[in-house]
Amino acid sequence: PAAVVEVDAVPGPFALPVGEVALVVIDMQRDFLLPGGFGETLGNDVGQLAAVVPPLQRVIAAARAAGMLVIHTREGHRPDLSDLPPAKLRRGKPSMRIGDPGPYGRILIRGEYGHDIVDDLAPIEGEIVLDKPGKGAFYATDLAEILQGHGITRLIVTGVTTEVCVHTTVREANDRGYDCLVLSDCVGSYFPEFQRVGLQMIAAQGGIFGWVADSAALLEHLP
Ligand code: TIU
Repeated sequence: PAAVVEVDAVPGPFALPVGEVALVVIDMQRDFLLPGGFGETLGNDVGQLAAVVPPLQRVIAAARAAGMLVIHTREGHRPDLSDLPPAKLRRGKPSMRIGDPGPYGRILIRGEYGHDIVDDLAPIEGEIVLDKPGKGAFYATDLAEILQGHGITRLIVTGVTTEVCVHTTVREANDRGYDCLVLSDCVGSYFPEFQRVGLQMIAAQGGIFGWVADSAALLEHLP
């Protein structure tokens, strides 16, 4: 058999047996990225996230070409808010809350324009789009069953935001036995400090719950 490719990563090489690897693209939704959406109502500078889109476009294209499983997630809730814990609704001081009408429809509500993925990263036919009510992609979803069904053992994790939904998902995955590679230029935070430290936290202590590399290190090994 052909030798398994290894991506140059921190704290060490990340093995890439392509058939066992899924690319997970977390919450690249209009409500987090566009001015006036949920992210901005929380007081955030949404411009910080725009830089993630071009490298992520390249990574998604390469993953598709390599035949890798691509999974997109969206954070959001049912229109009747029955899956929105009151504690989540109350948290923070947004000028608009989850479920309120915003410039892109009701904030973080499934089926609304703002809840969907930005045009530049739109899923294609056959790709999995996973709706999640929480920050982690495993909580209250069938992600574990999907990964098992496809024989996936390793995840490449991208999306927003680094210290919130990306971290939560990588921590959940780590506890479930998945090795995760986080692509530093394909994850974004509203806070530069959290981006830097958030990435350090993953790979510290010999890779306490994952690996970190930039997209160039991965793309070297994909068609
Ligand atoms: N606010 C923030 O940084 N993130 C979220 O609310 N959700 C995700 O990270 N997707």
